[in-house]
Amino acid sequence: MSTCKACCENNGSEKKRLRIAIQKSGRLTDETLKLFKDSGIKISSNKDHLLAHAENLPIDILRVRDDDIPGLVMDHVVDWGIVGQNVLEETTMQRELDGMYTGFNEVLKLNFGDCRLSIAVPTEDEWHGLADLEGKKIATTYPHLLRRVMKEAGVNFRSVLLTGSVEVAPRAGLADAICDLVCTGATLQSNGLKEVETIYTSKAVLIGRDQPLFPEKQAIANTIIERFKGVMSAVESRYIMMNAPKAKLEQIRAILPGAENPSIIELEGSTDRVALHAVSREKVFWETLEQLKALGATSILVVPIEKMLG
Ligand code: PRT
Ligand code: ZN
Repeated sequence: MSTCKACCENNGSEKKRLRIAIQKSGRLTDETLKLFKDSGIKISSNKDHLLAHAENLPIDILRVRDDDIPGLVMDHVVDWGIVGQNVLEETTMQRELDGMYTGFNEVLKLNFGDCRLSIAVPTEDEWHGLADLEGKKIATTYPHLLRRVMKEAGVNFRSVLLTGSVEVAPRAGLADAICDLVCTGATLQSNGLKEVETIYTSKAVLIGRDQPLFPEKQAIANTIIERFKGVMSAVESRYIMMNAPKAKLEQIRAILPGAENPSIIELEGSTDRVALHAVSREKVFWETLEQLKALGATSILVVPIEKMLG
Protein backbone atom coordinates (compact mmCIF):
# COMPACT_ATOMS: atom_id res chain seq x y z
CA MET A 1 0.00 0.00 0.00
CA SER A 2 1.37 3.44 -0.89
CA THR A 3 1.53 6.03 1.88
CA CYS A 4 1.73 9.77 1.85
CA LYS A 5 4.57 11.02 4.04
CA ALA A 6 3.15 14.51 4.46
CA CYS A 7 -0.18 13.59 5.92
CA CYS A 8 -0.27 9.92 6.86
CA GLU A 9 2.81 9.16 8.86
CA ASN A 10 3.15 12.25 11.00
CA ASN A 11 0.68 11.22 13.62
CA GLY A 12 -0.53 7.84 14.89
CA SER A 13 -4.13 9.01 14.93
CA GLU A 14 -3.97 9.61 11.18
CA LYS A 15 -3.90 5.84 10.76
CA LYS A 16 -6.91 5.25 12.97
CA ARG A 17 -9.25 8.21 12.86
CA LEU A 18 -11.37 8.85 9.79
CA ARG A 19 -11.26 12.56 8.92
CA ILE A 20 -14.32 13.96 7.14
CA ALA A 21 -14.70 17.51 5.77
CA ILE A 22 -18.22 18.95 5.80
CA GLN A 23 -19.72 22.34 5.04
CA LYS A 24 -19.44 24.57 8.11
CA SER A 25 -22.57 26.58 7.51
CA GLY A 26 -24.78 26.46 4.46
CA ARG A 27 -27.34 24.51 2.54
CA LEU A 28 -25.67 21.13 3.03
CA THR A 29 -24.91 21.51 6.73
CA ASP A 30 -28.20 20.52 8.39
CA GLU A 31 -28.74 17.48 6.18
CA THR A 32 -25.13 16.36 6.66
CA LEU A 33 -25.39 16.65 10.44
CA LYS A 34 -28.72 14.80 10.35
CA LEU A 35 -27.15 11.99 8.33
CA PHE A 36 -24.38 11.72 10.94
CA LYS A 37 -26.85 11.78 13.82
CA ASP A 38 -29.13 9.18 12.22
CA SER A 39 -26.04 7.04 11.57
CA GLY A 40 -25.10 7.13 15.25
CA ILE A 41 -22.16 9.54 14.87
CA LYS A 42 -22.31 11.92 17.80
CA ILE A 43 -20.36 15.13 17.24
CA SER A 44 -20.00 18.18 19.43
CA SER A 45 -22.49 20.87 18.54
CA ASN A 46 -20.01 23.75 18.89
CA LYS A 47 -20.11 25.02 15.33
CA ASP A 48 -17.29 27.50 15.92
CA HIS A 49 -14.67 24.79 16.18
CA LEU A 50 -12.93 23.94 12.92
CA LEU A 51 -12.27 20.39 14.06
CA ALA A 52 -14.73 18.29 16.04
CA HIS A 53 -14.22 14.78 17.33
CA ALA A 54 -17.01 12.25 17.27
CA GLU A 55 -17.77 11.24 20.84
CA ASN A 56 -18.39 7.59 20.17
CA LEU A 57 -16.40 6.68 17.04
CA PRO A 58 -12.84 7.33 15.79
CA ILE A 59 -14.01 10.07 13.43
CA ASP A 60 -12.90 13.71 13.18
CA ILE A 61 -15.06 16.30 11.45
CA LEU A 62 -13.49 19.30 9.73
CA ARG A 63 -15.95 22.18 9.24
CA VAL A 64 -15.02 24.31 6.22
CA ARG A 65 -16.49 26.24 3.26
CA ASP A 66 -17.93 23.89 0.67
CA ASP A 67 -15.57 25.22 -2.01
CA ASP A 68 -12.58 23.93 -0.04
CA ILE A 69 -13.85 20.37 0.33
CA PRO A 70 -12.83 18.88 -3.05
CA GLY A 71 -9.29 20.27 -2.67
CA LEU A 72 -8.96 18.91 0.87
CA VAL A 73 -9.82 15.44 -0.43
CA MET A 74 -7.67 15.70 -3.57
CA ASP A 75 -4.72 16.99 -1.51
CA HIS A 76 -5.19 14.06 0.93
CA VAL A 77 -5.71 16.38 3.91
CA VAL A 78 -8.94 14.57 4.76
CA ASP A 79 -10.14 11.04 3.97
CA TRP A 80 -13.69 11.97 3.01
CA GLY A 81 -15.71 15.04 2.13
CA ILE A 82 -19.38 15.78 1.59
CA VAL A 83 -19.99 18.30 -1.18
CA GLY A 84 -22.32 19.17 -4.05
CA GLN A 85 -21.42 17.65 -7.43
CA ASN A 86 -21.55 21.16 -8.90
CA VAL A 87 -18.73 22.37 -6.64
CA LEU A 88 -16.81 19.14 -7.14
CA GLU A 89 -16.93 19.38 -10.93
CA GLU A 90 -16.16 23.11 -11.06
CA THR A 91 -13.21 22.72 -8.68
CA THR A 92 -11.90 19.75 -10.67
CA MET A 93 -11.88 21.80 -13.86
CA GLN A 94 -10.16 24.73 -12.12
CA ARG A 95 -7.50 22.45 -10.62
CA GLU A 96 -6.88 20.81 -13.99
CA LEU A 97 -6.19 24.26 -15.43
CA ASP A 98 -3.91 25.04 -12.50
CA GLY A 99 -2.02 21.78 -13.03
CA MET A 100 -3.07 20.46 -9.63
CA TYR A 101 -3.93 16.89 -8.68
CA THR A 102 -7.62 16.02 -9.21
CA GLY A 103 -7.89 12.37 -8.12
CA PHE A 104 -10.74 11.28 -5.85
CA ASN A 105 -13.26 8.44 -5.47
CA GLU A 106 -16.99 8.89 -5.38
CA VAL A 107 -17.94 6.81 -2.34
CA LEU A 108 -21.70 7.38 -2.22
CA LYS A 109 -24.37 9.58 -3.77
CA LEU A 110 -26.41 11.18 -0.99
CA ASN A 111 -30.12 11.92 -0.93
CA PHE A 112 -29.97 15.67 -0.37
CA GLY A 113 -28.57 18.87 -1.89
CA ASP A 114 -30.53 18.41 -5.12
CA CYS A 115 -30.37 21.42 -7.41
CA ARG A 116 -29.68 22.34 -11.01
CA LEU A 117 -27.35 24.80 -12.66
CA SER A 118 -29.42 26.76 -15.13
CA ILE A 119 -29.21 29.67 -17.48
CA ALA A 120 -31.79 32.37 -16.82
CA VAL A 121 -32.62 35.53 -18.73
CA PRO A 122 -34.94 38.50 -18.00
CA THR A 123 -38.57 37.34 -18.14
CA GLU A 124 -39.40 39.71 -20.99
CA ASP A 125 -36.58 38.41 -23.24
CA GLU A 126 -37.45 36.05 -26.05
CA TRP A 127 -35.67 32.71 -25.95
CA HIS A 128 -34.89 30.45 -28.89
CA GLY A 129 -31.83 28.62 -27.58
CA LEU A 130 -28.23 29.03 -26.43
CA ALA A 131 -27.34 30.82 -29.70
CA ASP A 132 -29.30 33.82 -28.34
CA LEU A 133 -26.38 34.35 -25.94
CA GLU A 134 -23.78 34.88 -28.70
CA GLY A 135 -21.55 37.77 -27.61
CA LYS A 136 -23.57 38.32 -24.41
CA LYS A 137 -22.36 38.69 -20.82
CA ILE A 138 -23.35 35.89 -18.44
CA ALA A 139 -22.87 36.24 -14.68
CA THR A 140 -21.98 33.03 -12.84
CA THR A 141 -20.12 31.40 -9.97
CA TYR A 142 -19.50 28.38 -12.23
CA PRO A 143 -17.47 29.66 -15.22
CA HIS A 144 -15.99 26.27 -16.12
CA LEU A 145 -19.27 24.35 -16.18
CA LEU A 146 -20.80 27.17 -18.20
CA ARG A 147 -17.87 27.37 -20.63
CA ARG A 148 -18.00 23.63 -21.27
CA VAL A 149 -21.65 23.77 -22.32
CA MET A 150 -21.23 26.93 -24.40
CA LYS A 151 -18.19 25.47 -26.13
CA GLU A 152 -20.17 22.36 -27.06
CA ALA A 153 -22.94 24.62 -28.39
CA GLY A 154 -20.39 26.72 -30.32
CA VAL A 155 -21.56 29.95 -28.67
CA ASN A 156 -19.09 32.72 -27.77
CA PHE A 157 -19.91 34.68 -24.63
CA ARG A 158 -18.28 36.75 -21.91
CA SER A 159 -18.36 35.41 -18.40
CA VAL A 160 -18.80 37.73 -15.40
CA LEU A 161 -17.54 35.96 -12.29
CA LEU A 162 -19.65 36.62 -9.19
CA THR A 163 -19.46 34.57 -6.00
CA GLY A 164 -22.80 35.80 -4.64
CA SER A 165 -26.01 37.64 -5.57
CA VAL A 166 -25.72 36.37 -9.14
CA GLU A 167 -29.45 36.79 -9.64
CA VAL A 168 -29.29 40.59 -9.39
CA ALA A 169 -26.65 40.94 -12.13
CA PRO A 170 -29.02 41.57 -15.10
CA ARG A 171 -31.04 44.17 -13.17
CA ALA A 172 -27.82 45.86 -12.04
CA GLY A 173 -26.67 46.05 -15.64
CA LEU A 174 -23.71 43.74 -15.01
CA ALA A 175 -24.80 40.96 -17.35
CA ASP A 176 -27.42 39.98 -19.93
CA ALA A 177 -28.09 36.56 -18.40
CA ILE A 178 -27.05 34.45 -15.45
CA CYS A 179 -26.00 30.86 -14.90
CA ASP A 180 -26.83 29.93 -11.31
CA LEU A 181 -28.09 27.17 -9.06
CA VAL A 182 -31.84 26.72 -8.90
CA CYS A 183 -33.91 24.66 -6.52
CA THR A 184 -37.54 25.86 -6.44
CA GLY A 185 -37.09 28.69 -8.95
CA ALA A 186 -38.51 31.26 -6.50
CA THR A 187 -35.30 33.33 -6.43
CA LEU A 188 -35.27 33.66 -10.21
CA GLN A 189 -38.91 34.61 -10.29
CA SER A 190 -38.57 37.26 -7.61
CA ASN A 191 -35.69 38.80 -9.58
CA GLY A 192 -37.60 39.02 -12.85
CA LEU A 193 -35.74 36.13 -14.47
CA LYS A 194 -36.88 32.96 -16.23
CA GLU A 195 -35.03 29.66 -16.36
CA VAL A 196 -34.34 28.76 -20.00
CA GLU A 197 -31.73 25.95 -20.03
CA THR A 198 -30.56 23.49 -17.38
CA ILE A 199 -26.89 22.77 -17.98
CA TYR A 200 -26.10 20.52 -15.01
CA THR A 201 -28.01 18.63 -12.31
CA SER A 202 -26.42 18.09 -8.95
CA LYS A 203 -26.81 16.42 -5.58
CA ALA A 204 -24.57 16.00 -2.57
CA VAL A 205 -21.95 13.25 -2.76
CA LEU A 206 -19.59 11.61 -0.35
CA ILE A 207 -16.13 11.59 -1.91
CA GLY A 208 -12.94 9.98 -0.69
CA ARG A 209 -9.24 10.28 -1.37
CA ASP A 210 -8.03 8.02 -4.14
CA GLN A 211 -5.59 6.10 -1.97
CA PRO A 212 -6.20 3.00 0.11
CA LEU A 213 -6.98 3.79 3.73
CA PHE A 214 -5.07 2.22 6.59
CA PRO A 215 -6.89 -1.00 7.55
CA GLU A 216 -8.28 0.36 10.83
CA LYS A 217 -9.68 3.40 9.04
CA GLN A 218 -11.04 1.25 6.24
CA ALA A 219 -12.96 -0.80 8.80
CA ILE A 220 -14.57 2.37 10.22
CA ALA A 221 -15.23 3.61 6.70
CA ASN A 222 -17.01 0.37 5.77
CA THR A 223 -19.20 0.58 8.87
CA ILE A 224 -20.14 4.18 8.16
CA ILE A 225 -20.90 3.54 4.49
CA GLU A 226 -23.30 0.75 5.49
CA ARG A 227 -24.94 3.02 8.06
CA PHE A 228 -25.31 5.88 5.56
CA LYS A 229 -26.89 3.48 3.06
CA GLY A 230 -29.17 2.15 5.79
CA VAL A 231 -30.31 5.64 6.78
CA MET A 232 -30.97 6.62 3.16
CA SER A 233 -32.99 3.53 2.32
CA ALA A 234 -34.95 3.87 5.57
CA VAL A 235 -35.98 7.40 4.57
CA GLU A 236 -37.87 6.09 1.55
CA SER A 237 -38.91 2.74 3.00
CA ARG A 238 -42.08 1.96 4.89
CA TYR A 239 -43.28 -1.00 6.90
CA ILE A 240 -46.74 -2.02 5.72
CA MET A 241 -49.13 -4.14 7.77
CA MET A 242 -52.65 -5.23 6.94
CA ASN A 243 -55.17 -8.01 7.29
CA ALA A 244 -56.08 -9.46 3.93
CA PRO A 245 -58.22 -12.16 2.33
CA LYS A 246 -56.11 -15.25 1.48
CA ALA A 247 -57.79 -15.43 -1.92
CA LYS A 248 -56.46 -11.99 -2.91
CA LEU A 249 -52.85 -12.40 -1.71
CA GLU A 250 -51.36 -12.63 -5.20
CA GLN A 251 -53.08 -9.44 -6.35
CA ILE A 252 -52.13 -7.62 -3.15
CA ARG A 253 -48.49 -8.58 -3.47
CA ALA A 254 -48.46 -7.38 -7.05
CA ILE A 255 -49.41 -3.82 -6.12
CA LEU A 256 -47.15 -3.38 -3.08
CA PRO A 257 -44.47 -0.94 -4.28
CA GLY A 258 -40.92 -2.30 -4.16
CA ALA A 259 -41.82 -4.85 -1.49
CA GLU A 260 -39.72 -7.89 -0.78
CA ASN A 261 -41.29 -11.24 0.16
CA PRO A 262 -43.91 -10.35 2.76
CA SER A 263 -44.47 -12.26 6.00
CA ILE A 264 -47.83 -13.99 6.02
CA ILE A 265 -49.16 -14.65 9.53
CA GLU A 266 -52.20 -16.74 10.46
CA LEU A 267 -54.99 -14.81 12.18
CA GLU A 268 -56.48 -16.56 15.18
CA GLY A 269 -60.04 -17.67 14.58
CA SER A 270 -59.95 -16.94 10.85
CA THR A 271 -59.52 -19.42 8.03
CA ASP A 272 -59.88 -17.10 5.07
CA ARG A 273 -57.90 -14.04 6.26
CA VAL A 274 -54.23 -13.55 7.19
CA ALA A 275 -52.00 -10.74 8.40
CA LEU A 276 -49.46 -9.51 5.86
CA HIS A 277 -46.33 -7.56 6.83
CA ALA A 278 -43.89 -6.18 4.25
CA VAL A 279 -41.10 -3.65 3.85
CA SER A 280 -41.68 -1.37 0.89
CA ARG A 281 -38.51 0.18 -0.53
CA GLU A 282 -40.50 2.99 -2.07
CA LYS A 283 -42.95 5.61 -0.89
CA VAL A 284 -46.47 4.30 -0.43
CA PHE A 285 -49.10 6.53 -2.00
CA TRP A 286 -52.75 6.90 -1.02
CA GLU A 287 -53.76 5.37 -4.36
CA THR A 288 -52.00 2.13 -3.40
CA LEU A 289 -53.81 2.03 -0.04
CA GLU A 290 -57.13 2.59 -1.80
CA GLN A 291 -56.39 -0.29 -4.18
CA LEU A 292 -55.49 -2.53 -1.21
CA LYS A 293 -58.74 -1.62 0.50
CA ALA A 294 -60.67 -2.36 -2.68
CA LEU A 295 -59.10 -5.85 -2.67
CA GLY A 296 -60.50 -6.47 0.81
CA ALA A 297 -57.53 -5.48 2.99
CA THR A 298 -58.39 -4.00 6.38
CA SER A 299 -56.46 -2.36 9.24
CA ILE A 300 -53.86 -1.13 6.74
CA LEU A 301 -50.96 0.53 8.54
CA VAL A 302 -47.96 2.22 6.93
CA VAL A 303 -45.21 3.13 9.37
CA PRO A 304 -41.84 4.83 8.86
CA ILE A 305 -38.64 2.86 9.41
CA GLU A 306 -35.98 4.43 11.59
CA LYS A 307 -33.02 2.20 10.76
CA MET A 308 -32.39 -0.51 8.19
CA LEU A 309 -29.43 -2.82 7.74
CA GLY A 310 -28.94 -5.56 5.21
O1 PRT B 1 -20.18 29.42 2.63
P1 PRT B 1 -20.02 28.31 1.66
O2 PRT B 1 -19.03 28.60 0.56
O3 PRT B 1 -19.72 27.00 2.36
O4 PRT B 1 -21.46 28.08 1.02
P2 PRT B 1 -22.09 28.62 -0.36
O5 PRT B 1 -22.81 29.87 -0.06
O6 PRT B 1 -21.07 28.62 -1.45
O7 PRT B 1 -23.08 27.42 -0.73
P3 PRT B 1 -24.58 27.14 -0.26
O8 PRT B 1 -24.60 26.82 1.20
O9 PRT B 1 -25.53 28.17 -0.75
O10 PRT B 1 -24.86 25.82 -1.11
C1 PRT B 1 -24.12 24.66 -0.90
C2 PRT B 1 -24.53 23.63 -1.92
O11 PRT B 1 -25.91 23.32 -1.75
C3 PRT B 1 -24.44 24.05 -3.38
O12 PRT B 1 -23.14 23.99 -3.91
C4 PRT B 1 -25.37 23.05 -4.04
O13 PRT B 1 -24.69 21.82 -4.26
C5 PRT B 1 -26.45 22.82 -2.97
N1 PRT B 1 -27.72 23.53 -3.25
C6 PRT B 1 -28.93 22.95 -3.32
C7 PRT B 1 -27.90 24.85 -3.48
C8 PRT B 1 -29.25 25.06 -3.69
N2 PRT B 1 -29.88 23.86 -3.58
C9 PRT B 1 -29.74 26.40 -3.94
N3 PRT B 1 -30.93 26.57 -4.16
N4 PRT B 1 -27.04 25.87 -3.49
C10 PRT B 1 -27.49 27.12 -3.68
N5 PRT B 1 -28.79 27.43 -3.90
C11 PRT B 1 -29.12 28.87 -4.04
C12 PRT B 1 -28.96 29.42 -5.45
O14 PRT B 1 -27.63 29.81 -5.67
C13 PRT B 1 -29.92 30.61 -5.44
O15 PRT B 1 -29.33 31.74 -4.86
O16 PRT B 1 -30.46 29.11 -3.71
C14 PRT B 1 -31.01 30.10 -4.54
C15 PRT B 1 -32.09 29.51 -5.42
O17 PRT B 1 -32.97 28.76 -4.68
P4 PRT B 1 -34.49 28.64 -5.18
O18 PRT B 1 -35.09 27.58 -4.31
O19 PRT B 1 -35.12 29.98 -4.96
O20 PRT B 1 -34.48 28.23 -6.63
ZN1 ZN C 1 -19.22 27.99 -1.39
